[in-house]
Amino acid sequence: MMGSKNDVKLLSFLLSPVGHRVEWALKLKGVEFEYVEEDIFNKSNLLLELNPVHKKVPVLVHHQKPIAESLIIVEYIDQTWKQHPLLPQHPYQRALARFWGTVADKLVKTSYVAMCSSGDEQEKSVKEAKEVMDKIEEEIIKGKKFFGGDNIGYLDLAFGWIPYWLPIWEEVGSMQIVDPLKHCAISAWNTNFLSHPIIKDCLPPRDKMLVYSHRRKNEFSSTLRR
Ligand SMILES: N[C@@H](CCC(=O)N[C@@H](CS)C(=O)NCC(=O)O)C(=O)O
Repeated sequence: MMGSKNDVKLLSFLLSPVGHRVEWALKLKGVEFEYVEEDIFNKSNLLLELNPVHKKVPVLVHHQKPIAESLIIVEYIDQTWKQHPLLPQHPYQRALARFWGTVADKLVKTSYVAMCSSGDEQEKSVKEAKEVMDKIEEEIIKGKKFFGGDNIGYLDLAFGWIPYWLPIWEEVGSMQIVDPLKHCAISAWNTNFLSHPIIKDCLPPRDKMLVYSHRRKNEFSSTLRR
């Protein structure tokens, strides 16, 4: 059952790391979809209607029914289109993957706040993010090509912002969260992830990301000064 362009629609934002989780999942599965770019500074009525609770992208619309929250969407995609399984089959392994998915969601926020903030607040967020990286390094990626083993899957998509977005945030925030000497397994995975044919062809332009990240950091610090 492949989706036709008419029944799968993705509302997203070019530079969104969580929007990319969904795009990658659809592409790994070979599901055709219509992509709708959202202006997150001037949200469309469509987005407000489809995700009235959070008013955020990504939103997947399948047969006119909306689903929000990137990891929930990825799970829905995995259950709807069976080719190239993303989550493990065993209930315990599935639960573990979902658990680390919640860690990925918390870590992306902490790392983003670390980029935007400065002084004590930044120090606190960087420390918190580094501690979580240590756990990822020790507990789930060591000795593996991808998080689920030999094939790219759910947790690779969940943590997929680490190899490409995080280095830009580290540059803009003048900070370091992943230490290549200490986080060897994460660094090796970064290379594996970015060399995957589906992933490497579906990444936003670096120059736009730099400009956008600087803008978000400046906006964040002017909000704090107000
Ligand atoms: N936990 C949500 C996060 C969604 C999210 O933060 N989306 C951002 C784009 S990266 C957004 O729509 N921002 C608009 C806003 O915050 O008003 C998910 O994984 O889908």
